[in-house]
Amino acid sequence: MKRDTEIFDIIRRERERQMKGIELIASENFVSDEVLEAMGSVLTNKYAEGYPGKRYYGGCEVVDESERLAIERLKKLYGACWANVQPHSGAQANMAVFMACMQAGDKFLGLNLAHGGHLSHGSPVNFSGLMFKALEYNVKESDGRVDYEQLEQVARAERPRLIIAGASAYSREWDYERIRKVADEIDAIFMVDMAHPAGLIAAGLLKNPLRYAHIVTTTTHKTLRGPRGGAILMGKDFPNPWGKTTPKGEIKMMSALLDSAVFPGTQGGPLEHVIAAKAVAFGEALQDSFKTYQQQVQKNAAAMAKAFVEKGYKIISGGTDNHCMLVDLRTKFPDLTGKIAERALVEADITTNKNMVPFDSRSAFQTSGLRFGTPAITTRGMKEDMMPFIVELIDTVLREPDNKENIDSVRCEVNRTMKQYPLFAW
Ligand code: DSN
Repeated sequence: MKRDTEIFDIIRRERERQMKGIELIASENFVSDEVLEAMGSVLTNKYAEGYPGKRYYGGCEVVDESERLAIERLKKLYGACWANVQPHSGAQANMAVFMACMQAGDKFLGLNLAHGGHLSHGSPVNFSGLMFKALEYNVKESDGRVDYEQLEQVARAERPRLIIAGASAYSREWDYERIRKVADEIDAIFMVDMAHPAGLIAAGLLKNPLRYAHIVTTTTHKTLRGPRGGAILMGKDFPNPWGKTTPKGEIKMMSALLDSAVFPGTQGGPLEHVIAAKAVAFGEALQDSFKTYQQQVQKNAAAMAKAFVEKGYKIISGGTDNHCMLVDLRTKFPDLTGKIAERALVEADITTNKNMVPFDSRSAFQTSGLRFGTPAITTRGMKEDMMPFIVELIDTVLREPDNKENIDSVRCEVNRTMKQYPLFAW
């Protein structure tokens, strides 16, 4: 067969883009060569519908071993009692939890997307908002932190079946204990979506939600630095009969409901090559060097937030406890939208994403904010002394987002700098 030069040329160009730029998208990272190797392996050839030891296809003995390893390593990483590593993504993991815990039309409560929440936590254009009745809580305008009082008020008044903590643009630690208390009071299930800070949690730098939530979902590719995918875990609430009866009148265990909700409920065959790559990443996360990496991610984020504040930018909530931050551009550049800012930075090979800020005066297509994160640049070896330099480059672009000459000169500086932080061994 002739080599597909068209697609491999695209891959080469994407590899170059990743190498020469400063990657600041809070949800992105660079996986190890071993994770890549497992993902690109012959395991992609295998169908394995079902779970280890209970498959619908022959010849699954070998992939059973890697899926079991992935489960055991993930449980060890978070002190979990049960885990499912098959979800293809975080949204798929969340969908499975919804299927297991609720009937269509049931109420649930999550953080408002426009206040840092996630699409699958109740957006009206997502399955979560289309199939279920989504209620929301906000962050406070005064300090940008979760409004726990409002969360409790809505929970008590509406009695949702499920309460979700977790966000895609929130830079602060959560009060999981307080949410669990109100969930217990109204007999709701408490789920934490830890996708963003999962790596920091694994390293013990943020509170472990497994100690407070009935169910925890995650992605594996953000701070956790694994392949693109999702997972579901249970901690102290496993084993737990759920009181949800089957048509035959049996009371099912929550773990069994979750397993069936992933397969056959919402997915078919698992991606065994990705599951093997997840196992590799979980093995890496169990090593001491991963804790050192996560400490650096956190230090870099704190240094970056400080540098932004020193330049007159407003950070929502005033700073960060984790790997990310949300910048409100309006204090420094009232006329600059997130959309224009993102485009100008991308032209300078600095990748970030426009993001709504809480109580935004602009739409989701324009936005008044930019979201920044440090997982990817930390993987490349950058330390906190580089953060003021990066913020200086960003500021230079944002001061004159239409000045091509200026952007070209920042891009040269970015490319020169990133040569000192090699990325791929191949
Ligand atoms: N889209 C992801 C993010 O960027 O945060 C969340 O799924």
